Amino acid sequence: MQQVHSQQLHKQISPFKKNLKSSRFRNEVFFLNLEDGYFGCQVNESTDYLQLYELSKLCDGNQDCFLGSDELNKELKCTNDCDKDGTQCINGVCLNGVCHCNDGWGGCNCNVQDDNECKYRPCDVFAHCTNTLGSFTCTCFPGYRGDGLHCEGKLHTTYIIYVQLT
Ligand SMILES: [Ca+2]
Ligand SMILES: [Ca+2]
Repeated sequence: MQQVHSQQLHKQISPFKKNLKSSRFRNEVFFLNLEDGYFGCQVNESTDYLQLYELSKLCDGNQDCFLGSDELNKELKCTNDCDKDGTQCINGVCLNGVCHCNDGWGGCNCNVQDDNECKYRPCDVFAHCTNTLGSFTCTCFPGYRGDGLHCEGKLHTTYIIYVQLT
């Protein structure tokens, strides 16, 4: 996957850094985006650029990040119990018993190919996009009305006109 400038990802990095506080790798920049199916980290001393990887590179036994944050099985809560229904979590990573899919995969155990349409920002700017198997849904933010593709704020149609009499 591609490289990104770390400043663009500041918002995503901050919350996860907190979780890794107790880790001995606390100085490595590392973030996880489960919703979009990837993680990112340093690949050398530089924190300016981060390499993005698909989720299945977590806890796979190969150190992809500079200081190995992607292999911190305990901190990441990597588990092997995602095969309860008989299928394995292959195109993703099993975290705390839930299979999280790589970008491009969906279904209970990430065994169905699915395009994440939300990547292309199909919804209104005032709507939240949820990726679903074979499709996606758009929901207007609270306080906005519409089908999600077009959302409108509530209109205030009361006008008060003050006329000053002299
Ligand atoms: Ca790895
Ligand atoms: Ca989809």
